[in-house]
Amino acid sequence: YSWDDPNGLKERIVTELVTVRERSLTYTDADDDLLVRQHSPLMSPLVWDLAHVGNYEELWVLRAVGGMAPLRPEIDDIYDAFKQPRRDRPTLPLLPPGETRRYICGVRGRVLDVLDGMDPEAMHLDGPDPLRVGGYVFGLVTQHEHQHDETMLATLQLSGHPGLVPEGGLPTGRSIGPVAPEIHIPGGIFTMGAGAASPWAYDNERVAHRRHLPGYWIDRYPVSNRAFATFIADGGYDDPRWWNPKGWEWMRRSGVRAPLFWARDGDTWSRTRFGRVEPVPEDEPVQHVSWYEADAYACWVGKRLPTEAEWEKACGGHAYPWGDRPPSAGQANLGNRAARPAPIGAFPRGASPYGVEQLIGDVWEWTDSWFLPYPGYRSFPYSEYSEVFFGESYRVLRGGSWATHPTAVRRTFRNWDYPIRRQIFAGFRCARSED
Ligand code: AVJ
Ligand code: FE
Repeated sequence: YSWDDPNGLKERIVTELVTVRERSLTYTDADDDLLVRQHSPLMSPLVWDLAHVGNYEELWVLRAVGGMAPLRPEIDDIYDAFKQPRRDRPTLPLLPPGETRRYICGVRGRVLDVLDGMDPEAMHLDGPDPLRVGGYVFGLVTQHEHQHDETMLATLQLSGHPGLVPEGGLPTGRSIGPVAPEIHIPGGIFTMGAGAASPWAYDNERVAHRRHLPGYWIDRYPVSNRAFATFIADGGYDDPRWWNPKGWEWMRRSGVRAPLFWARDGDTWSRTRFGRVEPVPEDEPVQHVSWYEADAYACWVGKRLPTEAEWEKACGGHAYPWGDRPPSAGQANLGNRAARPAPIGAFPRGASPYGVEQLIGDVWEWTDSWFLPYPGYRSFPYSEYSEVFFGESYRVLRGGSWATHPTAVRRTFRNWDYPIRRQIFAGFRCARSED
């Protein structure tokens, strides 16, 4: 299909909607008790996420575009993420799991009717209504649901629930030794942000603009568990020299001394992954570290975290490091193939033109940048997606994780979280300025 062929585009949208819904139903195919319980004050009950994605679809596709009246006006407040802090969600009068599935299924049927009836002319890239252009509103709800699916995986990992590790395989890694090689990126101007080639990009990725960066070095691979364990063994958590003062204070007060889900096992480390204890795989990218831990590690090796501009430039100029074609299984580990990151060096075919690897998939990568708007930013279609989070509270993460669906990540995609958060599937790589 092409973005300007509305019939091909409609078919693709149907496939996207079916795929994401299968995914959500798989992650919530569990006893009611697991779905209604709160597994962490940081997370919603799974049944809240499920109803919320349906309610969001109702708001944007059925009401904003389809002009329909609310199906159940009394539930809007319950599933409004801004009215209901996560820690309070279990106390709300939530729809029970069965009723939730019926509600979201009823919404979805009408969504397909709206798609079917949409004037193909309105979907052309030069159409007048930005919610219809390129089927934007369907891209919005699909990516939103995939993002909540990743959040549900984080909730399931916190719960210790064992049943949801898929059987899929991953490529093996390449031996690279404990010190990751670095790649030099020459200084100069590059284009940052999403342009016409990404009609489903979010408001915060827009608009494409020119930026100059001085030359820098960036690690070819994400930091491995082996490398991170060396930092711990070297007393990294006991030396304030490496730590941002706020991070030091947080770390000492919280008692954090290793990535989340790690435990000491003699002189090695084990980790709990979806309820099962296993040795920490040395060659996997480290995950479940906060921004503060990533920043401290980078400082300890004499480097720093890349800025998000440095991260994005290292991808080259296409939608993905390898070009504009969607991710294949040999290029990146996305979409929960095996409930884990692939080993370091597993995706030489996913390298960027500069030779930087594993930028997409495996682990979200913390960057040094605060979540701020690009020049000329305009909120679309609502300010509570991005704009209310801009400022010096959230750090940007890039590249997606093993739990991110291919439709919800690209070179320009921006994620963000508080610098103390560790339940997300986040790791990092290091960078340094030219001498
Ligand atoms: C982009 C992952 C930070 O989960 O808070 C979901 C995505 N926005 N519903 C989040 C989102 C609204 C968002 N992150
Ligand atoms: Fe949401």
